[in-house]
Amino acid sequence: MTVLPHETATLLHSLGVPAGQTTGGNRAVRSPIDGSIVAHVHDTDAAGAAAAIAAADQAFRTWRNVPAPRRGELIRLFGEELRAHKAALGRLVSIEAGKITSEGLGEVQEMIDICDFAVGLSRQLYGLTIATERSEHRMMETWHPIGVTGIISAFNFPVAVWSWNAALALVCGNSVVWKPSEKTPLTALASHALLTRAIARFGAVPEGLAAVLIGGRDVGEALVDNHAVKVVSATGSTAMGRAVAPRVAARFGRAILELGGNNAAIVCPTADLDLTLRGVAFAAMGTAGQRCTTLRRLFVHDSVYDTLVPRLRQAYGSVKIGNPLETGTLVGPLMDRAAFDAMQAALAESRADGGKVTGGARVNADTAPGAYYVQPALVEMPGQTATVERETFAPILYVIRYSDFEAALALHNAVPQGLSSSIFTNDLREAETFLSARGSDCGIANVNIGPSGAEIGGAFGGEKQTGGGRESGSDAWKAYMRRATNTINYGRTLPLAQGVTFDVG
Ligand code: UN1
Repeated sequence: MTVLPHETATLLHSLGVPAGQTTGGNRAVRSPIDGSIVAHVHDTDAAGAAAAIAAADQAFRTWRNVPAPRRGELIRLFGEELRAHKAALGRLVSIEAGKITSEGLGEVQEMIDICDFAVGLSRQLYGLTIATERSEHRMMETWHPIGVTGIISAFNFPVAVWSWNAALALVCGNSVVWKPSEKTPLTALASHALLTRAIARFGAVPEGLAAVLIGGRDVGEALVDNHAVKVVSATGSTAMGRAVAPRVAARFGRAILELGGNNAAIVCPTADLDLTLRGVAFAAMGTAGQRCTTLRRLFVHDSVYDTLVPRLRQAYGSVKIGNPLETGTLVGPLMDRAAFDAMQAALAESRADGGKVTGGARVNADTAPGAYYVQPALVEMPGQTATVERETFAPILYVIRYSDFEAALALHNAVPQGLSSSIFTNDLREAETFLSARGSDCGIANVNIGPSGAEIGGAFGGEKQTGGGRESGSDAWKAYMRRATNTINYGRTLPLAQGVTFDVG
């Protein structure tokens, strides 16, 4: 597999990344496919980060005056670049993040989709007109660009999550500064190169409108603490969010947090088990369990447990694990050794708690000693232990038997995270209860679909320790703008609200 560094260089070249950005730098970039070093990028130093943010702030002051539909044209051009380079960027996602081919391509498709959405949005940044209590007055809301948007993204969706934020923020009239995961800088530089091409085609874009900062925690902190960065959109662990949120709040910045998930599904007596099997398999094993929306807890009703779970065990045993670039592979590598260790620790804990583990072992250690491939693990648990309540970013599905729907629902909600959820049922009462006010407490709740793989059209994000932020579709754009309430008097008198009188002279 020593061909990866060569192929990476070829892909980066075709995507327009200057060779100097990915060679000779201080930071080695490894592919999780075989652990080989595929490039060396250069960390941005503190002065470089400050300069990029200052330039973005200047650029914002010009960009905010460009009409929104015109700003949409830039995103339309970016979408064209993404369409033209989908194969290359998708392949680079696979090499850098270890995603199977269709998921690497799917990630780029998600970027294209959000560009389309944002282009339409550029003509729909609507404000309300509101009835006023005063005669010959009009009240309305206007939405204005807010400033530099800082984006901190994670390795597992190295480019799509940035694009959700960047496409919206740019259309909303903001500038963007991106700190990608230190594990996936190449796809970031490649996406930035494509945006740079779109900017060149658009012409007349202020210098510094979009920037990438390469590096670790210190670079992220530079974004988090800079007063010019009006919105910080951060995707990653709950621990990261816990560090970011108070720092942004301390300077009265706005944070959009998309943090850990511990997503569950409830399988009810009337569930279509063929469909459930497919839904569970993709949601739990897809992306090697490394989506924030990955299915991690499965509550299965007593009456279907002994039919579904043996079939699931069989699916777990038959799934093709290995090089994500090879046709037919469904489960690629874990990101790194740390992910593998965390998985093994969680499995050991669940065994100690009485869990019955199927799978979970390392595979391909002989052919790819520098990589961490694992059999996805299905763990039948006697109950929802502390280990189950924690998010372990690996392909572990905890399965718990239930007999009472209300008890299952209570367990479903009894974790600190609140991102995504699903129910498999053909019973209207169960489905609607799950979606109701006393049902799933997550930001995403699905029926007869697993919790992962959301489309961009809906708002994406979750409650509790997931952070409360919403990104992507619906009206998530509002978080990237400031709202002004305007009251206009077109009469000749000055009636005061609430009937207050204040007559002078
Ligand atoms: C993430 O894992 O951070 O819903 C995002 C999904 C994808 C996005 C996941 N559209 O699974």
